[in-house]
Amino acid sequence: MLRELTSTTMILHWTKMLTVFILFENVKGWNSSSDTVTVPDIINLQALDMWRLEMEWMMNQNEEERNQTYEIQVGRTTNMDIVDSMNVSKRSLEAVHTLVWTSQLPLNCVDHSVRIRFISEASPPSSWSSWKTIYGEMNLAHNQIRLFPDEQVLREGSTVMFCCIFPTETHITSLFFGKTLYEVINISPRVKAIRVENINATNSFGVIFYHDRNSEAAHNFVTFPPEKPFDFRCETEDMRLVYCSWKIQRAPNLTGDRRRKYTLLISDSKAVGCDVENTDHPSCGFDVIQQQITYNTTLLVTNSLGQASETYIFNITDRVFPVPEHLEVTAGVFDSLVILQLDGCFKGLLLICQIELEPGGIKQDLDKNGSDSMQYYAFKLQHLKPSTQYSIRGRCAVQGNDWGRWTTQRLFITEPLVTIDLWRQIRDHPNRTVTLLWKTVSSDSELYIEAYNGCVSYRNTERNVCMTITQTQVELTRDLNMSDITVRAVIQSGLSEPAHITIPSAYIMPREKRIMGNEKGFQLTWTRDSTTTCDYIVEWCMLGVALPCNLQWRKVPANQSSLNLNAGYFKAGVLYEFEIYGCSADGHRRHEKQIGYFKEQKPTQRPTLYSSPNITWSSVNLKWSFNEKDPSHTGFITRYVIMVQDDSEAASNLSYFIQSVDDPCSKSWMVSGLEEDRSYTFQLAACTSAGCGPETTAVFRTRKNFYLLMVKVLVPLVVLVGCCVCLWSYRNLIRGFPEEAFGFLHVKALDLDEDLYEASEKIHTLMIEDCKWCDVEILDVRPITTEKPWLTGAEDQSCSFITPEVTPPSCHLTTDLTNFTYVSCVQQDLPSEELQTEATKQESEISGFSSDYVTSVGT
Ligand SMILES: *[C@@H]1O[C@H](CO)[C@@H](O)[C@H](O)[C@H]1NC(C)=O
Ligand SMILES: *[C@@H]1O[C@H](CO)[C@@H](O)[C@H](O)[C@H]1NC(C)=O
Ligand SMILES: *[C@@H]1O[C@H](CO)[C@@H](O)[C@H](O)[C@H]1NC(C)=O
Ligand SMILES: *[C@@H]1O[C@H](CO)[C@@H](O)[C@H](O)[C@H]1NC(C)=O
Ligand SMILES: *[C@@H]1O[C@H](CO)[C@@H](O)[C@H](O)[C@H]1NC(C)=O
Ligand SMILES: *[C@@H]1O[C@H](CO)[C@@H](O)[C@H](O)[C@H]1NC(C)=O
Ligand SMILES: *[C@@H]1O[C@H](CO)[C@@H](O)[C@H](O)[C@H]1NC(C)=O
Ligand SMILES: *[C@@H]1O[C@H](CO)[C@@H](O)[C@H](O)[C@H]1NC(C)=O
Ligand SMILES: *[C@@H]1O[C@H](CO)[C@@H](O)[C@H](O)[C@H]1NC(C)=O
Ligand SMILES: *[C@@H]1O[C@H](CO)[C@@H](O)[C@H](O)[C@H]1NC(C)=O
Ligand SMILES: CC(=O)N[C@H]1CO[C@H](CO)[C@@H](O)[C@@H]1O
Repeated sequence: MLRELTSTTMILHWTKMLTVFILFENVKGWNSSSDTVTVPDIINLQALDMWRLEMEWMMNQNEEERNQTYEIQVGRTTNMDIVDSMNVSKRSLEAVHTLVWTSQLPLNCVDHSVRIRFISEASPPSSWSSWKTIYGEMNLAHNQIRLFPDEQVLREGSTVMFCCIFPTETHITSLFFGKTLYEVINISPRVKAIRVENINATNSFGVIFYHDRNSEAAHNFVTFPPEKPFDFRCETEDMRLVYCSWKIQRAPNLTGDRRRKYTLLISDSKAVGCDVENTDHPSCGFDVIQQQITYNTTLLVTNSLGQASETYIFNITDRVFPVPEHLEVTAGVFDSLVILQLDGCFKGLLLICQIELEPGGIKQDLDKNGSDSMQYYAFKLQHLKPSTQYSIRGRCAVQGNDWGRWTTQRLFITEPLVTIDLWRQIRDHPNRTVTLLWKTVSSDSELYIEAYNGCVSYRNTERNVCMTITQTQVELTRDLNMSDITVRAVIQSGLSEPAHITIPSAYIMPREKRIMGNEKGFQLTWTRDSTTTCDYIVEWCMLGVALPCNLQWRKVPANQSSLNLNAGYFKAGVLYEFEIYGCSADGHRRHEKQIGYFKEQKPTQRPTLYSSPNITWSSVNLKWSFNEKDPSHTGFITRYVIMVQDDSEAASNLSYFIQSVDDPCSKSWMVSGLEEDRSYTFQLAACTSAGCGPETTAVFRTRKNFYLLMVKVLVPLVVLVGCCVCLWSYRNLIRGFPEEAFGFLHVKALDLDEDLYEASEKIHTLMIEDCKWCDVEILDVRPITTEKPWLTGAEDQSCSFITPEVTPPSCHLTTDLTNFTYVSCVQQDLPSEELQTEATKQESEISGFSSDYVTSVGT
């Protein structure tokens, strides 16, 4: 029953409600029909992001095609505190109207609701639509505090509200942005906020917003929308890849995911994303499109706050700036080769490349038709200095366009200039050997030459032998009869310029001339040689000293016939030999030989006196041995000095005299006028123009004059006997003769004494001994004892000396002195001209004495 009653009551109630509703609907319909004002309907409300709220609404279609005005209110919290109110005008033809509203407070902080009404000019505004709400994030877990915005990119200069949602039991008193405490705005009982105006751009670490309760903080970034890039240009270096570059006014301040993104949009092609790493010189590239000449490129810059773009339209042939890929230098001594390598698709373009050399500022251009493969531009640099550092760079261009970039500068050093001054020393005994000597002059003082390359080419056999030599001299023992020799230094770049010398076949001893040095050195002069076509070589060498002889040489132009050699090269008291060679096509031929001392000194050697000279009662024939031609003498031996001293006690100082032997070849001297049976001291010394050397002393006693004694006794006796005989026979006749008649006998005896002396003197030869004495030790030389002694000549006042055939020329001259001897001046004086012209004919004839006197080279 009760249930039936209840259900009946319910039915009644529902019926009443339905009636009221119908009535109400009728009244409304009447009102609206009378006003023709309907309420807009919010069909959608959504948060686009943390700040933007998008609402969509509809209005029942109105036939009038004019703008309609709506009033919209935004309410916050459940209290619907109106935070914004606006009038918007929309065209009536649009079915759905949209509005985006931006909030200062993040939408997450609190509930936001909107409502709308239609405002008509003719009638009162429509009633408000119902509120439509988008909810905040206030549903917190226990004790949780939330801060908004968080991890957002904010716009520089904008005003932003930061909120804090906290549980009711928590008490938030202060909020900070950065390091600044801001005034707290109470939004609702559980939401507090601060309002930050005109926020500053941050660095890439952002800015924090926090409260005083614990360490929780929200982290945000502030930046600005990209600006339009400027100076946007594109170009290509190789017609394969186009590079575009641009400039920006203000450097972006965020990195990573929040950085700006650049995109190249190329007409008729896909977009190219650019990974811009260098923000100072941003650039981006794309591939050249085959056959496309005109390019429309747009650079699009975006970040979360906005975007900007710039467009550049270009004809690619105007934007080709070729850059050589590689620059290679092959350095020489005076010239170098520079190669520019250009790679690209330049077919159909006329290219020009250029190099620039410093120092010198030399520029060279080369043009070529472009191709689609690697191209080489070879430039030859000339007239460079050896061992000099240069820098080179290159660039290229398409004809009509500007130049492309320079390549980086490339430094190179030209090769050193190495010149070789080559000379040789020829010895014909015992076998022919040739020693090559050379000096190296390099433009690079630090250059060390490790090896030389020497080649011998034999003229008669056309054989060619080459070898590597590590010293600056080499001895060639093979038969080098008429051969051409070439020596080059082995340097980094290969071989230096060669030095040539020809080894002649004939070898003639020229005549020797003595010369004198002075304080300036040696002033050599020689007769001109008409056959000399190239130049003269003067070589010199020390004689008579321990090895090495240290052969030196000097080139003299063919038009000169003199050479001054500085005193610094020479030592006093040493014999120097100078040989002058004339050069012709057949090599260097000996022309003249000169010997001399830079400065003579007193001799150091003493002559050896023979211990048993021929002695008479009034003379001593001194004989000695001395090699006056020994090259180890400290000067030319010009004479000998003999000092004779009477040793007897009775003798005064006056019985002391000096005799000079002015022929250095002479090795004996008759000292006469001595007292009989007396002891004499003889001192003998050799002399040079600088004075006399040490003396050899010997004591000899003159013999007793037995003949004279006998004569002295016998003559008066014979006379007396004779007289007696005469007297006896004429005793009758002369009886009565006066006694005085016999007085002459006494006188005559004395005269006879003097006459006998003269006579005995005449018996002996008082002449200077022949030079044969010099030949004492020669075994196989023709006896020349009958010849007149050869005395001093006009220009060569000494005897020539030779090496006998049997004696090998030795390096150890000083030990072999006894093998040297003199020859007569008759042989010496053979005209040298004749010797040279008839060399082969006379070779055997003269070989006995014209053999060369060779000082050996220390090898
Ligand atoms: C109908 O219109 C009148 C006046 O125009 C107004 O007072 C009344 O409230 C309206 N009724 C309804 C239900 O809106
Ligand atoms: C209508 O509104 C649009 C903008 O929504 C405005 O551009 C236009 O001028 C308005 N027309 C009139 C007649 O007010
Ligand atoms: C919108 O228009 C109405 C009527 O003209 C006016 O009363 C109101 O103040 C306006 N609101 C705003 C925000 O301008
Ligand atoms: C921005 O920087 C200026 C100058 O440094 C400063 O005065 C201002 O307070 C800053 N603004 C904010 C919101 O920190
Ligand atoms: C270049 O491209 C941009 C965008 O792609 C376009 O707006 C513009 O009209 C083009 N200009 C020409 C000259 O093709
Ligand atoms: C591009 O430039 C070259 C040289 O300036 C010109 O010869 C050519 O006609 C141009 N092409 C176009 C499509 O403008
Ligand atoms: C480039 O080619 C043209 C025709 O093919 C020719 O006349 C011209 O001499 C060439 N130029 C060079 C630098 O080779
Ligand atoms: C000189 O040459 C001959 C023959 O050519 C040879 O037998 C001899 O050994 C050589 N002498 C020297 C010292 O080389
Ligand atoms: C040098 O060569 C010439 C001819 O070429 C020859 O007559 C002579 O005998 C040779 N001398 C030596 C030492 O070989
Ligand atoms: C001494 O003189 C004689 C005759 O003049 C000569 O035969 C002899 O060789 C001489 N002796 C010396 C040692 O000179
Ligand atoms: C990474 C970077 O450049 N950050 C800059 C962002 O902008 C601020 C203000 O303009 C600069 O201080 C930062 O250095």
